[in-house]
Amino acid sequence: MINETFVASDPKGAYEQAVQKYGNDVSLVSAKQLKYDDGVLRCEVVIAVPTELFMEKSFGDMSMDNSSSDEDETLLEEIGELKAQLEQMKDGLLELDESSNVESNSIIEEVKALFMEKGISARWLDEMFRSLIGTPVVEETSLLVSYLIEEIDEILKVKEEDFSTPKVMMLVGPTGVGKTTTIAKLAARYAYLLDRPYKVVLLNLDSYKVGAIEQLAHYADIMQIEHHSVSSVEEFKEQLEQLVDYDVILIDTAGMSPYDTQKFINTVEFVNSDGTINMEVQLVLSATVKYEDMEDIYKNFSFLNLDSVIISKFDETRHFGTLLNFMLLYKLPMSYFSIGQEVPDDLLLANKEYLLEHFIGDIDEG
Ligand SMILES: Nc1nc2c(ncn2[C@@H]2O[C@H](COP(=O)(O)OP(=O)(O)OP(=O)(O)O)[C@@H](O)[C@H]2O)c(=O)[nH]1
Ligand SMILES: [Mg+2]
Repeated sequence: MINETFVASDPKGAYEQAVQKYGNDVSLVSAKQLKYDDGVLRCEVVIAVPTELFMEKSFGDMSMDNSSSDEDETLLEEIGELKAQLEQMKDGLLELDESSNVESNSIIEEVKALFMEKGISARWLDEMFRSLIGTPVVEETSLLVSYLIEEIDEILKVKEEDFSTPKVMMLVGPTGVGKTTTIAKLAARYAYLLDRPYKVVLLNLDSYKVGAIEQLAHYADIMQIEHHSVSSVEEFKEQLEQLVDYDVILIDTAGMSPYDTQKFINTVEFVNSDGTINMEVQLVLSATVKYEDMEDIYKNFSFLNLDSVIISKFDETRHFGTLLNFMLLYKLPMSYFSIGQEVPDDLLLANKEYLLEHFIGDIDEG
């Protein structure tokens, strides 16, 4: 007979392993419970198996000399023990694996909750985590946070300022987001604050709105920049013909009634069909945008073939996750940040580090 040890979390499990291997033709020698080095309690059940059966089940149908010597017996016993030890090690490794899985799952959950609380969507996070499961990144909270920040950094795009061709730039966006104020800042920047002065003209496409023209005209007068108001595509065409030698035409807009929408589409289509002018439609999006509104905003304006995003009211919040989520989802480049009400000072070229630093500050507080 040969003694073989089976290990499981309880005696029943260990004995069942023996029966599964050898059938009922085994006899129980001993059963004991031990605390292993890894601190887990396990049961060792030793059973006695007829030598021939042991050889057959352990090494296949090898013929066996019935008159095996004592040496062979000892060797076989040692093999039995080795096998038992291997089983134990396998068991231990499996449990270790399971416990590290449990740990990395809890790290993922923790980081997911943190990023979601800051406005990043579960959808984007889950997509990231899917490719990370089983990697060392999910074994440490700080590593996982850094990884996600790097991913965000990689996805964010910045649109460089470019004056190589005449520019027609239309700002669109929800009411009160800061379109007119930003137009005024951009006009001042292009006309006075760069390495050379560009010839700038302001156009207003929102003439129906009481006070809209006055607001833009007021800025235009202060800065001594030419200003016109247009209410149809025909007028717009006429204006463009007269404004051929301008470097930059900035178009302010407002409202999103069906009438305005059509006016925007026609204007953009007209300019694009010209082929010589580089028309940029920039969406002005407030840093304070609510998660629930983001999708509607994108739906309302994306038909205009958005070129980039200007982020306004940067100074009004310390939470940039929702905004980042918008950028991650729609992958539009960022062009400028408006960081206050002051014209022309409170305008920055879009800058990933600046945005991420604010986001990380917010995460750290969390
Ligand atoms: N704090 C802060 N206020 C801003 C910023 N940009 C604009 N504002 C203010 O937001 C308000 C609305 O700005 P407007 O430029 O008139 O916004 P708009 O998008 O043109 O609004 P409508 O034409 O009505 O759609 C004004 O009081 C601005 O001074 C900014 O970056 N930070
Ligand atoms: Mg306005």
